[in-house]
Amino acid sequence: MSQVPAKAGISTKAVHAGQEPDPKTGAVMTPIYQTSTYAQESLGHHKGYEYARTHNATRAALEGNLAALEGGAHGFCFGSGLAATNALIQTLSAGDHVVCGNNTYGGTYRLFEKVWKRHGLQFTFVDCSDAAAVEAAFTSATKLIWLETPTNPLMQLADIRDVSARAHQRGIKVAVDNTFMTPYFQRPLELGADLVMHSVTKYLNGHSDMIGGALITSDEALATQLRFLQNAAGAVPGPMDCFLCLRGTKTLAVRMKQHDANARELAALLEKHPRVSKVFYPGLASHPQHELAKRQASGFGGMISFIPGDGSLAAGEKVFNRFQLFTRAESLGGVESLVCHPASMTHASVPRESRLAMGFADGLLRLSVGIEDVADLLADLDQALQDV
Ligand code: P1T
Repeated sequence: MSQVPAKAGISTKAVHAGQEPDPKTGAVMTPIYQTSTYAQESLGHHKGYEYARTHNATRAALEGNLAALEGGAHGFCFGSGLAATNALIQTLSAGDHVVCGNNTYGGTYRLFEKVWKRHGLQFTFVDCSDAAAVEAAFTSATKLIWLETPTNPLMQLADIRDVSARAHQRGIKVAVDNTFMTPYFQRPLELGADLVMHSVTKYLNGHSDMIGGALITSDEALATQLRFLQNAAGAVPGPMDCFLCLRGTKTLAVRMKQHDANARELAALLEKHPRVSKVFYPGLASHPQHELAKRQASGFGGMISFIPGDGSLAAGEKVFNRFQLFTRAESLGGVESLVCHPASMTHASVPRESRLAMGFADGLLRLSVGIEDVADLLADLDQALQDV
């Protein structure tokens, strides 16, 4: 479709892949094909477009763009990140078993534990930073491993290459939620994973103005199943949202560089701050998997978690409520800096005992570091920590 050379760099792919000037007018930006249906010339004769749940050219441009960024052959877009995850799980059948990280986005945990378990799927939640523990959880029914790396919000890493090698010996597929890193920093398919999932709501869109999800794979059999399910179950995104995300991915490279540069400085401040008891950021040399982070990704991204004071809810609440420039909100990956209290917001569905057992304290806070001037972000963080 696009004229982008296969060997082009990722910044070039971000701007061009999947898109071409509109053949009718030459419009440089992909039009928003805001239509539900398409005129047919005569019975059985049409231009390849029949109904917009099945085919939409704005969506197809985004799917081509995301597939190119992840180095995959096929991309499929959905109405949210969870709808994308849901579509993948729909490829499984009752009795099948999934191994999943014990620290994943709370909504993913809820979808697996509260929805699909009822339909006869089995899930084992393990610490995926330990590849041997992942392998030990395999059963004869295991069909899929779900890795989120880094995890939300504890920033633990899974070794994608190692886990994929162990899984493939048993014919098990590996899916990676690459939302935090984005293909700018980490490309799981190149490391051996079978499928990449994104909440495109986050960094890929980058402007906090739409909800969307995507699956990318080079596995032809899986792609055939996903294409079928995208249409059969119908959780597709609207063309306006696809357009917004396409506009977002054009600046992915410059945004990610700035998120990463700013986050490194904030993490350094947090690490030496006397009122912070723990910092979770793979870019810190003190992160237990810093070497793996450097090996499997080319940057560390813009997400940081930390435990203020004694880790109590009161300490977290005090700091959370003091932020002035960081906005108190769920979500992440937009140009603006956000602060989240995961225990009561994004991960409220995770039982407290499981949280605490993982070191996920009641007062833990998560920062989505934006692209503002870093001096302003450092000043806001510093004043928020004043009297924990
Ligand atoms: O919100 P949605 O587009 O459906 O994506 C779900 C999702 C999947 N994977 C990861 C790693 C995520 O962080 C999310 C959504 N997360 C938030 C809303 C949040 O604040 O963490």
